[in-house]
Order: sequence, then C-alpha cells, then structure tokens
Amino acid sequence: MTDKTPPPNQPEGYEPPKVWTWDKESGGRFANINRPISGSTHDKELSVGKHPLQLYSLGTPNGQKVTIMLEELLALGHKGAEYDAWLINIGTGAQFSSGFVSVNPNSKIPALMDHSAPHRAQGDPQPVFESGAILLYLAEKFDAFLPKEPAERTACMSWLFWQMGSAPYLGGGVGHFYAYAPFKMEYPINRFAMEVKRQLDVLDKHLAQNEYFAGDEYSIADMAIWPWYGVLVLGGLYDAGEFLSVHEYKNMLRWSKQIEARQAVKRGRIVNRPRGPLSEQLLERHDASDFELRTQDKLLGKS
Ligand SMILES: N[C@@H](CCC(=O)N[C@@H](CS)C(=O)NCC(=O)O)C(=O)O
Repeated sequence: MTDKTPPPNQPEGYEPPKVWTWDKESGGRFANINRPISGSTHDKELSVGKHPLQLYSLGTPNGQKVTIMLEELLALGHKGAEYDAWLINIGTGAQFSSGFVSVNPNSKIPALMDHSAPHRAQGDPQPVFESGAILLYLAEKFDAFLPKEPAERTACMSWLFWQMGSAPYLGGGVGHFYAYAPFKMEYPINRFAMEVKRQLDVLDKHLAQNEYFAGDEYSIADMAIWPWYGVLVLGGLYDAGEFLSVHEYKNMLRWSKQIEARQAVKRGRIVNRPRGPLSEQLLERHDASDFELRTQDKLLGKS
C-alpha cells in the first residue's frame, strides 16, 4: 500500500487518472503554448533574407549554440556563413506557424534553411533542425571546428552528443522546477539538482585534464556545452548559481571564462536575444554591422 498523504511541501495530492487527457492548463511558464499534438496552428510563411543561410531562432542556450558557431565561422573568414537570423517568439507560438513547421516538424528553435546547399535541386533549400545537427552540418559544410584527427574527432562527437542528451536535465529539470513551475516541489528539484551537480562534476573532471572538450582544439562540442553549463557556472542561468554551488567547479569556471572572452561568442550570444541589457539584445541579425548599429539600446535611442 502506498501512502497517499501528500508530503507537506506539495500543495495538493495527485492521483493520475487511468488515461491522461488534456483538459486544463498545467500552470507555470509556457503552459499556454504547450500542446500534446504536433503540427502547425496557423498559416504563415517565414521571411527570407539575402544571405545563403536563414536562421529561425531565439537567443536561448539552444539558439545561442548556432549563432556562436556562425559568428566563429565568419571570424575565420568563411563568407558563405553569412546569415539572416529571424526572431521566433516561442512565447506567442511562432514555432507553430506553417512556415516554421516546414523547417522543423518538432516546432522548436533553432531551425536553419540553407539556400546554398549544393546537393539540393535548384531553388530547393536544405532544412536542418536540432541544434546539435545544425552544428555538425555547419562544421562539415565549412570544414571547421570539427577536429580531423580521429581520436579528437570522436571525443568531439562524444561531448556534442553528451550535451544533447544531458541538457534536458538542466533545462527541463532544474530550470523548469527551480525557476518556472507554478510552485516549488522538493522532490523534482532535489532529483534534478543532484543530477546536474553530477554532470558538472563530470565536466569539471574532464576539463582538469583537457583545455577543451575535444582536447587541445576548440570545437563544436565547446559551442554546444558553453551556453548551458558554461553560462550556468558563470551565474547566468535560472539564478541557480548559488543554489548549485557553482564556485566548486574550478576547471569549469576556467573554461567558461575562456570561452566567454572570445569575440565570436560575445557576438553570437546576443543574437535573437530579447532579454538582458538592451546593449546585449540584437533581436534580428541581417548584417555584420548590426552588432554596432542595431542592438536595442541603439534602436531605442538609449545609448
Ligand atoms: N533538442 C532541441 C531542443 C530545442 C528546444 O527545446 N527549443 C526550445 C527553446 S530552447 C523551444 O523552441 N521551445 C518551444 C516549445 O517547446 O514550444 C535542440 O537542441 O535543438
């Protein structure tokens, strides 16, 4: 027999019904946009700019991975990496437009359309979704930030896929229950805090022996991990730095600051970002000069 009495920290007891039905909002942030079915909710085409790469995104950690990569490629001199970054406001359901769903049937940012994909029929752009797949697609297309030596390349892939599998415990676990849920619940917060601290320890131990995740070379694995775990230890995610005692992870702190100092990271992290200081919000990016001319402080005349 299970004890049905709710623990004192849980406001009301809950017994799941035999069959789950979608009959009410669950509460919390995002409740009004989440649905148990996929597909578009409205007809709307996506805008297309002048560059070969069209990015439809938002400056969350998953979105930042891709804009950091694109800025890194441009910094290396790859002119073919010029891109238009369009803002997809997931709070108002823009990820459910017919245009967005045709790029990503999973309705999540980031999504990329490559209008210069040489293997596609003329005029038929290549859609790419899932941030890890986009990083790998760009790394292969431009032959950059993916180590050539088999051992380092394999390490790069391992850490890239580690990030894709692990970050939901941070975002959907700690982030959701510590920051976004309608009320605080000890059980999920404890469970996910424990897991994320274990993950931070994994990363910290690896960085005690290695400069970057793939070894000596900065790669797409670093670009995938930094916006989540790097920003977390720098105190910029969910206001959870003190709660998770991030100061304990000294090697992570060293690496996080090193990546943060890169010019391309400083640029990429502010693209499509509707939060933070106005000077660090570049809502749309269509030209390299936008970083100097079109951040929100400039557009609103606040600088
Ligand atoms: N595994 C996906 C996750 C993408 C994801 O969760 N995107 C969130 C923002 S960070 C989103 O678009 N959420 C909108 C929604 O859930 O409706 C990736 O890495 O690309």
